[in-house]
Amino acid sequence: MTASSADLFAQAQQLMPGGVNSPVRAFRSVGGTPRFIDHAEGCHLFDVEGRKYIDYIGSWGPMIVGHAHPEVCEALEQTLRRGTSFGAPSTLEVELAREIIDRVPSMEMVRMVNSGTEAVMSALRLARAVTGRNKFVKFDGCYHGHADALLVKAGSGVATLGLPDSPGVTPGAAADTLIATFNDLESVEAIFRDGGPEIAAVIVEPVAGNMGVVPPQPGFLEGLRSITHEHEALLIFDEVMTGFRVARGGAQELFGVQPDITTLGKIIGGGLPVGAYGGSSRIMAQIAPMGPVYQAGTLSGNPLAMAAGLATLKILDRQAYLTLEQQSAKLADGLDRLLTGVKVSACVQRVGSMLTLFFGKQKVSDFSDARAADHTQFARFFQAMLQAGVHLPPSGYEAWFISLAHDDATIDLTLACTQRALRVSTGA
Ligand code: HOZ
Repeated sequence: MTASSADLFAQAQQLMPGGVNSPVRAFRSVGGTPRFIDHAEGCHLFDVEGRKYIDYIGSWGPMIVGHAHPEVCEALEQTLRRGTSFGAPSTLEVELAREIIDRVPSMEMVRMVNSGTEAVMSALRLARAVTGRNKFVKFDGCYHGHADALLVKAGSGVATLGLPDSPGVTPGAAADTLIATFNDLESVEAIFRDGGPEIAAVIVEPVAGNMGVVPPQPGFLEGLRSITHEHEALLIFDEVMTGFRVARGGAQELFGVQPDITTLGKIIGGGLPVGAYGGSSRIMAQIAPMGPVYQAGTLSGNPLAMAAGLATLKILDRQAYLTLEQQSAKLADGLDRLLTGVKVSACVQRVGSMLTLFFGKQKVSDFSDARAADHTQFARFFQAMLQAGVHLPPSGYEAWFISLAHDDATIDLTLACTQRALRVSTGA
């Protein structure tokens, strides 16, 4: 007999911290037992007990064309038989690099790495080397992976677990991290007024996705561009989440603002571990072996990850983004209608195919708003949705991801489940 999720979770907790390999998955903020997933197909997860869920985790972003897409599986099968890692250059790296550069004009060259964390860590080193400065500005509640200097006032799991900044990060590692408020240009200007000549870069998620989805207010990204230009600092867009998610060319295409360096991950690996960073040829020429900034990786440019990413991007043509927009708008509009119907104070914030439902707030513009949302109500709603067969991300600080596999019938079913879950969880 197959072990249940509860059995597996009990075993896992003896073997891995919290029973998981990434903290949010442990359900700490929503309670209960994480579902152990047996397999996934299209927009569905199937747990080890055979229950089927409509999936809005989407592996936290990569699964934009749906799970086990035939074209991605075919590309992986073909590649697998030719060897899984060479430690030498291969054709697929060239093809994926070309596809990325074709979509993102600010990236003239790209370096593949193995995770978003690695991409951001390397981008920051590059920005410091190019400018000869040490400090950088990040935003309260934005999450850029778990490198020491970036684990300061971070979102995602850090916010979900209500942790203060992580022990183990030395004061030295955090000293060069300056914190501004998302959507508040004055907070950025104040930091630059104080120490502009020491600041190498501003790093931002152009659409915040790790405090829940918070869109940039009109003028915010443009303002960051002009402040960084004025002070000769670099602008880094962390598009690990938004890259090829919110538009064919990412958030920088959607909002018409070009950063100096872009970090990528998630979608460009099609569900396999990957990351990338890039910028102009002038900036990227600093990276070894062209230049002196060192960064390397045994599995970087891994053929399986390249194949899955390339197959995924090939599916993501202009029509795909229209479909994603249409389905995502249908879901968001439906959620809005249901929330109005039950007279629950909440808002749905969406950019493209990523959205978050915040309870107890009419609008969320920054991390203090996100923190002030009703996370207890979210936990009740999450459990009611799970019972109804819809698997949301298990935290009110995360984005729900819609894929091309979320068709009309799936969205309608999600909304029917939402109606019931709102009634059960709010008593309305
Ligand atoms: N930190 C990511 C979500 N924003 C990944 C979480 C996970 O994979 O558990």
